[in-house]
Amino acid sequence: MRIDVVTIFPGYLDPLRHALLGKAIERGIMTVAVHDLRSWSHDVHRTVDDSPFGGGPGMVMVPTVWGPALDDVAALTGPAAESAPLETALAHKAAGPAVAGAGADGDGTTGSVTDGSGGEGSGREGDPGEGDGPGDDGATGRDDRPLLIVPTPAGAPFTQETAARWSTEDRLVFACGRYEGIDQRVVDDAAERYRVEEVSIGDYVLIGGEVAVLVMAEAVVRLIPGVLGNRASHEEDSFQDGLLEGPCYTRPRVWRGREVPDVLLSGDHAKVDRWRRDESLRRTVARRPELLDAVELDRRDREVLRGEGWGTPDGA
Ligand code: 6GU
Repeated sequence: MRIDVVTIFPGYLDPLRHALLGKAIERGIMTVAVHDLRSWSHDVHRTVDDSPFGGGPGMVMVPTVWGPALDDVAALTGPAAESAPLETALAHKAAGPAVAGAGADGDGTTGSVTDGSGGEGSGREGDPGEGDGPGDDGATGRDDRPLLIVPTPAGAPFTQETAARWSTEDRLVFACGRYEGIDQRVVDDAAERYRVEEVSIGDYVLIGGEVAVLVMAEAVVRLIPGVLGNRASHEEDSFQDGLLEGPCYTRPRVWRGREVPDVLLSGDHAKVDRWRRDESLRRTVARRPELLDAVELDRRDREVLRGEGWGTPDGA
């Protein structure tokens, strides 16, 4: 998978090089490039915003900068061909061949290395569109336009289901807005070259989309096969079965006088599974009762939930 991020604060995305993401880059599973939107500005002040039509507070990011930026990132032309992919922050680098231009010289720099990868000077002809519809490649019938993700508090909710869907994409492009937002025509026009999704990570307002991109990239990348060490470990995640995950414990068996629940030491796997299910149900009814509407509950589940006051006038 290749991830491109367009932002006026490239440094904000540096965490993408660390931990899980860094490991994915190291293994050649991921390529990540961050592009400074100001590379596409037209004036000495490198302006990217202007006051809103219709009045009101704040500033709106201008289409005359965002439009060409997204054209170039789609085709990996112009300034977009010049941003070297991020290198992993991990100490032991072993960049595979899938990481275009990253780490080949192993000097650990993240600066403005220009290897020309992806920049064949093909102008905007990188566009798909030889098939019947926009992005239809004619052979597979699949829409091969990259996915453009625009983080905004006005977007559709980003969920685990969204993360799973995006984890099978070849290319994700994130367009980070700041100020009051991006001129809507940018998003409408981008649909010519991209499949576009406007998404929100929750019901609160951030200053810009950068942190939301870190959140979403982490949720997506950990679902790509080979990124997490333990393949089974996301099958038991909160949300994977529609319930919140219950508590977990490790050694020592007694710590500050607090004991690990006996059942976990019993060696009885069926009993352990049932206990974990019960704890998931209890936690879910207490914290996120609305999630239960979408969960298939058997008789025993209902019994446990009733024990928590579920289904009574005062309960959930
Ligand atoms: Cl995705 N972006 C911004 N700027 N604020 C948000 C958000 C995204 N999700 C919740 N608040």
